[in-house]
Amino acid sequence: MKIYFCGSIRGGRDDVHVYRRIVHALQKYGTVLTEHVGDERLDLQGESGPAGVGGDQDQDQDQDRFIHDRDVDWLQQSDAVVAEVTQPSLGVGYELGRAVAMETRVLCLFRPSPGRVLSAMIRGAAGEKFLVKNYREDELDQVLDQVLEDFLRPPPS
Ligand code: 6IA
Repeated sequence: MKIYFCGSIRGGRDDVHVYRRIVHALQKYGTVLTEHVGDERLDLQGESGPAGVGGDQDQDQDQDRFIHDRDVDWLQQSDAVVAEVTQPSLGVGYELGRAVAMETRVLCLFRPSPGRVLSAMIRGAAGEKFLVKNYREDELDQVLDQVLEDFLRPPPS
């Protein structure tokens, strides 16, 4: 099974330690095409310096197009998409919209906290192929055990 994991990059890396744990749990079920999202070494700037800030804008644009096209290609290949949506990210929202259009199954994981409310465009998309699960960080391992088992294990034939 190919799994596409979404987590914030330029939206902010505060939750990267959570992404790493989720990627690790997902790897029990298949190949995670985007395991770099859970890599602490991938920061907001990447290898080329801050995009558009004093750097070569054409080069930034080329690099971003490469990332976009490769990620959309991986999304197309994926059997399931899992997203950690607590840290708002334009890229993650875009990926989720593309996944819905491709009719790929989606699981969104969200940690509610005071002052943080999930976008209506994510919570309101919930349905048969789009699950939204609230969790607390201290219960992440149990939640992953239960939810991923239901979401990713193929039904017996
Ligand atoms: O808007 P964001 O950057 O927060 O979007 C994050 C989402 O977009 C993730 O789920 C990734 O799948 C995808 N994405 C964004 N940037 C990258 C990237 N390199 N490599 C792979 N996927 C990405 C960014 C490096 C850059 C900072 C130079």
